[in-house]
Amino acid sequence: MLSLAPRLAGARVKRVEDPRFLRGGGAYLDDLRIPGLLHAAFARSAHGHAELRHVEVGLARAAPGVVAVLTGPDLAEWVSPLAPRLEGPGFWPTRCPALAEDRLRFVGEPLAAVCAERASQAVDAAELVAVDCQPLSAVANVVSALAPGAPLLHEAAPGNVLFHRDHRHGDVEGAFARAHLVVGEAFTHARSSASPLEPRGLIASWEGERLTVWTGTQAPHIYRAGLARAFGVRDDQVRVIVPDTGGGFGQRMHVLSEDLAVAGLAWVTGRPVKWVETRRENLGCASHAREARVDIEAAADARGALLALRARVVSDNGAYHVYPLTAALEPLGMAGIIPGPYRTPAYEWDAVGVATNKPPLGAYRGVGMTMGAFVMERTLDLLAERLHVDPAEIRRRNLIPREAYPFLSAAGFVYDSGDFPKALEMALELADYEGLKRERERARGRGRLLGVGISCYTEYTGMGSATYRSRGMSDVPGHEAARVSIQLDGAVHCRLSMPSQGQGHATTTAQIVADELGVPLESVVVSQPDTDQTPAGSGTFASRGAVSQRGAAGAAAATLRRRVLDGAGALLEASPADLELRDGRVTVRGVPDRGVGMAEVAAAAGEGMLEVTEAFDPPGPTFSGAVHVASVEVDPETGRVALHRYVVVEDCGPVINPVIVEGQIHGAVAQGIGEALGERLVYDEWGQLLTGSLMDYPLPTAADVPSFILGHLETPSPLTPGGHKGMGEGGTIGAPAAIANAVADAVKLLGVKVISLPISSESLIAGVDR
Ligand code: MCN
Ligand code: SMO
Repeated sequence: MLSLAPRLAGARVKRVEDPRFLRGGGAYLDDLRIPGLLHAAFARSAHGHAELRHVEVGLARAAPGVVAVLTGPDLAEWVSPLAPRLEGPGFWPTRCPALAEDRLRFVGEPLAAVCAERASQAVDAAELVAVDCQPLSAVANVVSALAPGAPLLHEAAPGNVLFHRDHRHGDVEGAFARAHLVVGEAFTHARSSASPLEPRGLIASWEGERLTVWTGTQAPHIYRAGLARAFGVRDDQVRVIVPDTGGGFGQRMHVLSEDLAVAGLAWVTGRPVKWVETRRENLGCASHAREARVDIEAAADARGALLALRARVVSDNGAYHVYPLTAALEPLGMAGIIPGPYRTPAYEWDAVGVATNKPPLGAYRGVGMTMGAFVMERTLDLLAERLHVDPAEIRRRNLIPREAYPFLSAAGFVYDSGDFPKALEMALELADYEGLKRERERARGRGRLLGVGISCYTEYTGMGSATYRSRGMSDVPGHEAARVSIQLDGAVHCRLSMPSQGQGHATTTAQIVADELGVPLESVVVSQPDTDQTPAGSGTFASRGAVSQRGAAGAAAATLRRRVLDGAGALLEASPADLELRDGRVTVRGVPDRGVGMAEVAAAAGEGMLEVTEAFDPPGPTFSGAVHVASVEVDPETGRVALHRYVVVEDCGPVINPVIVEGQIHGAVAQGIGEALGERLVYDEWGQLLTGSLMDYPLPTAADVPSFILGHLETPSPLTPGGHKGMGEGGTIGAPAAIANAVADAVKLLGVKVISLPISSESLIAGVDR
């Protein structure tokens, strides 16, 4: 008989980490107290593009409290630059030094690092650094970077092209030739920033030839390898300890110059050095996101069924490949996902990553897919409009039916599972789509601008080593691991190779482990990674958490369960097959009095004997997805967009924790709202940032976020243990597309095109007669 204990996985369990966080008990990087700590600050480039002749640090060195000042040439001899790699053709590498050496390539690029006894002294001294440089013409956007004769950012990247690939599937030309209708448009996306609540930072400390770094990285082992390579030491000479972390959203996946420079300061001073960036540095100098243009053409038959797609994707990558993801990240991601959850027989794309004098483009929640969904969903609405078909109907005519899975997409992905026709109907019903349309018509009659928008997207999640190998990403291993142990007091410890930045991994992992071991949730403690104690893995990105938790921690706990039963069997003189494990006790089935506790089993086994490590290589990608329906109202006076109703029907396979999944959707949609309606980093032609603070870069606030109506559909993945699929990025992927479609619907009669993210209020009322 199976155990009748209620399962924790799938239940609405409250997050175990929250009581501590809510009481202020979190320990983030800046809370750590380490004796003898020095503080770092950076002097940064004021130029978008310049030849760097000399950095004068005499005054800074003599300033009060200063212990060391480093420049590019000081570090060049013993710290290798970051050199992200991508195997295969169409890749032109860049070398990004810890501190600029002879060229400045973006405003904010670090050129000297100062450390002092107090943080304020370091900041003051950094201002005394003087720079002798010759400004060069900047290429601040893709058009000027690709112009003939444009100044080159890197010798190794002719024409300022960092990445270029193309792909063709099916008879694209034939499809366009026989199409009933072709629609085309050029869509753009502005530069944005992941903007985690806690800015980036690290503490670095050397003991002999061993480096310890405390940092809220999303990818501790990748970070460790990056630092080890830069300093020419073995991976095991670097220890990375991840404290509590206040959001990453992709930005903490990278190793950036400052990471190397701070470790360099720690080496020369022989003391631990801390650096926590300012809000301004986070916005202006850390990795950015998104900036791209996509030219798309879609061919359809008379009913609006898609025959073929053609896309040219260009991403404005900024000055360097970001480590370890490279400039392939956005263009490859965008191009691949454009066909979305639709049957598109033929597709050809061409994708380019271009070097410009701006900070490097990096990961941000929804990488590539947000723009991909925006482009595809707007294109479908254009098609619907031309054919006078309802946007819901055009989707019905194109969505991949459930029975067609596994489905080979025209971009070459195997979509493993999904039921979009059902998700669409659920979402329309939850939104009362017909009611919204009637309301829209009534409001239009009174001069109000209401609109309804739909977006459907599918999302690659839970990738493993096969995906990263096939993409040529040699610095992203792709596997994960977990170590689960039973302590002498019966408590269960779990060390997962991936950290949490707020996704609630300590809860969802504990749910899985507690179920497997038959112990209460409270007795499972899941810790943030410490590379000295945590088995090696890749990290938290690309929505791989749920899949890996089940795969690694679930497997380790299952093996441990067998060992516990064996151990208890010996103590109870019973066959393990006759035992059951529940509430932290092993009892002989049917004889509840004959039992032993976990602690006794652990004591009998001996210290450390009940410890299991399992590695897991996700077999994915597994494709999850959602349907979003948004209704909006545009103020004809101000162009302000208000969100009225917001519906998401999400399918990430079996949900481990609905509270967490819903929270992920809320947060991700909030970020998508910011992306759709406000966030825009503006640069002038010299590469100067004009929107350098959160006064000019409007992150969404609670006032911008409506309440949500959520529905879940669970189409399990046939690939992953438990059928789980990832979803942490999904809200951000679906929201801009749905909002853009709703806004376009609202302003349709004004003749305004909605082709750029974010959608500016000015653009909406440009044509309004007042
Ligand atoms: N989950 C679940 N059942 C499922 C799928 C997921 O209960 N079927 C749970 C997971 O157990 C996990 C959470 O939902 O607790 C998100 O899972 P998943 O989609 O696997 O994503 P990851 O855990 O890999 O998290 C990464 C993802 C990414 S790539 C970005 S970017 C992002 C995001 O998560 N950054 C975040 N959500 C974030 N949330 C917070 N608070 N902070 C960030 O930096
Ligand atoms: S942008 Mo998420 O870290 O893949």
